[in-house]
Amino acid sequence: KSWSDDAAVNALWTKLCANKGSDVSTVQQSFVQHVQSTLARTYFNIDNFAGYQAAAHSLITHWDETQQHHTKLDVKRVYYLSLEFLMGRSLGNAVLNMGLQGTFSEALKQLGFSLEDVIDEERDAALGNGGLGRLAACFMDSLATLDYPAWGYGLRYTYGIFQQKILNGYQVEVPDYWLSFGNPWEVERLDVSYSVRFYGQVAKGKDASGKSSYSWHGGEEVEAVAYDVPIPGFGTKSTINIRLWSSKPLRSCYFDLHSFNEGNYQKSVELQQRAEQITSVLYPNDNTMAGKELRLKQQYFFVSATLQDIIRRFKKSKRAWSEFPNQVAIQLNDTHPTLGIPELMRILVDLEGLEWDESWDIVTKVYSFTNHTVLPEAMEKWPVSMISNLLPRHMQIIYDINLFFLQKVEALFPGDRARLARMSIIEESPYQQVRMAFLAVIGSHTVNGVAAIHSNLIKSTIFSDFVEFYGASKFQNKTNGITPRRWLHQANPKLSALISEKLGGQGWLTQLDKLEGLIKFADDENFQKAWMDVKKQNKIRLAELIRDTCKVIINPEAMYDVQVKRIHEYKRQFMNILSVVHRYLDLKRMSPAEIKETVPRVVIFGGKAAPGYYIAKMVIKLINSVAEVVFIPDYNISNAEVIIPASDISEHISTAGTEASGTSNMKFVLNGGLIIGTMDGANIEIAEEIGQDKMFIFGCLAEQVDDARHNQKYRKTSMNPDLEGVLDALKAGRFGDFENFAPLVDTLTIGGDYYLISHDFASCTYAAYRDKKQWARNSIISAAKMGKFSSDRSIRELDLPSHDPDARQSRPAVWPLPVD
Ligand code: 475
Repeated sequence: KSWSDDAAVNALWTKLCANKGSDVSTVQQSFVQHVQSTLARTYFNIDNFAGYQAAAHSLITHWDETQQHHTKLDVKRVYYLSLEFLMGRSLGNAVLNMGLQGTFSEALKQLGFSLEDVIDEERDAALGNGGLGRLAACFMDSLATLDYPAWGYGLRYTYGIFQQKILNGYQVEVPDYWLSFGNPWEVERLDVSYSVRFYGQVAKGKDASGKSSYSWHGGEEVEAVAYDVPIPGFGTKSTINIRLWSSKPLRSCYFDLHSFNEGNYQKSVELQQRAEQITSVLYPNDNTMAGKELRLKQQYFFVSATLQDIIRRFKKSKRAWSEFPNQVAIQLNDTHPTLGIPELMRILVDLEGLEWDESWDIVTKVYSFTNHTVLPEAMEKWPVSMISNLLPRHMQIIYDINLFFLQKVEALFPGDRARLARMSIIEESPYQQVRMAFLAVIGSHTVNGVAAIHSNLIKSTIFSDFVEFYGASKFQNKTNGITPRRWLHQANPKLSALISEKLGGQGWLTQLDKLEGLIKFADDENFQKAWMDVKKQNKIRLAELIRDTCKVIINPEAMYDVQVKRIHEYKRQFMNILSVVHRYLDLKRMSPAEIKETVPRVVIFGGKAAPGYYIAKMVIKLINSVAEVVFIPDYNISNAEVIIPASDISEHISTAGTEASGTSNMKFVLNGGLIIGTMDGANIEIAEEIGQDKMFIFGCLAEQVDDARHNQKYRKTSMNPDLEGVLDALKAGRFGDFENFAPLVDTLTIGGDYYLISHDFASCTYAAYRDKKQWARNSIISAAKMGKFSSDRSIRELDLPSHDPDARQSRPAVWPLPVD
């Protein structure tokens, strides 16, 4: 009998939970209590950091107090599996989502704190690289806000994405030991842990009925321990969880006693360290694949623990396995969790004794797969030899999946051997590798790209054979979105307030289409002024950040031209900085009268390069070597929240066909910034929504890229003369020793200019700012038409288990006891 069946206990519980309002004094009581008992400090000597900790803890208490405990919701759940969650800070977001902004600021103010200062004490949770990880975070906000019965699953890395320092113009990486001062937002669940095996052998035997059976044993085992991170929805009681796994040694082998007794203390803790190493660090690659065994270990550790947890929850309902797909949907965030496919097959066939075909039917009903890139260097392929050694049974299962799949291909296209080779999960040459994207496609019932152009591209390129085989309907588009709660309401409080005032409420925060109500004010001079005033204040806020971090004073009257994103050749920060040099050389040639006519412009860069990405690091050095440019170090979620609302224009200038979607483009426009961009990724759909006349569009189109590359490579086109002039200036040493940049410049010449910088150079440089009224109008209308790009829309489009429409009123919150 569980305690919740006990009427007396229930009544007492309800009584204890009652009378806990969300008023100022309740918050203060909770705050003081946490200062005293959780932090063990006296109220009279606490600093802002302790204030932050106490505020965070009292919010979690608040969840506990204001939300009823769970009842079992017997609904299908959606599991979002992602190796990355780029969350940023939580305090400000939690307070806003829970509608406690006013209460908390007042409560803290009376106690001598400012909510902003306290918020500023929090370190970013940066367990992701860039777009893919931030999308996962936005999706969690939408899933909670829309009351989906959803769980996020990920890894609790001890070190998040490195912190970037700039020394002498070069990037230097500093480890991000983000947990060093604790993390009030996680709850360690020592009661939720599973063991995970690596290496070992597969034994073949026979089961009772004489059928072949396989068992995997030996090797080494580690423990996965759960840490739960609550995600409060906006304007709802729903609070969902992200469950992050941390690797620990198995309880039984914490300590190698034998070595210890021999006096080898070092060796006695080796096993422990080896286990903990698995979740110690996030791989810092964005849009590239790291072929390291430890990364493969992370992936398997992740899916093994996650599936054990999902299956434990499923088994509680005592349903037949055939019902598993009615209870469970799993969304794979890129190929990183694809080992979940053979792992679920192993569990069903080897451990649960189901037939192969029945198991495969279940697996393909459960999984869906999102692809985030077409860049060849990002496609995950693992050597067969590595998987065979680390996960011997999974390798056998992958071979079987492949065999049965190729038999079907053969049946449909008899004798087409080239096709079989193209579609095989196993790539044969130059050595055997497992193509994870193919495994993900074959094991899922739907596959989606992240913007219209990208979804079409994957159908016509990497997955074209699969479209022919399965039919087109399996391949869908779900254009990315962003959460307006963090990216407007939280990051740009002044604009949010102005919009709410004009629209008469905050309804637009959950129905972003309502922003269209602003269009009728686009020509209203007072509104234009108020709109641009907010922009101005945000520009001053950014100028202060730049003053503090870069020791550079910038002019808030100038146009702010921003490019902040991971540094990558395909994103063409190189082209942007070359165009800065071009404009600088132009200015040098101009008369004072002509210069007076130009619009002063501050060009702002930010972004990390993968530590092993030589050319990208050289781009950072070049940017820092060109005067009149600001490089903000350590671009992350928290400074993005200051940078994005302050931009006049931002650069989204990838070579057409390379940026799957981009999501910061959406954030900039939503905050009233205009875009300089190519017809790539979601820029195309933004143009469709807001009108191409409100963007500065330039460059090669995706369908022209092949020809342009061909012409470039075979020198049928010569280099753009303006670009030539810029390179001459670099070679002349006008921005420091040319040797610093020679290999970078070589990519344009002997490298064949794969990213078409010369081709697109002519048109990429100028954007006007003279007609301020026109600018304000374009800015207002653009933001007003961004409704489509809410991640709420993306989530609704994903074919996830339908949510309970009454949840906003009736569903008890799942915090702090997740519904399991
Ligand atoms: C796209 N990351 C953006 C964004 O859909 C898109 C790949 C391999 C290993 C580690 N990280 C990655 C990505 O591929 C990635 O971040 N892709 C990005 O996903 C969300 O908006 O265009 O580049």
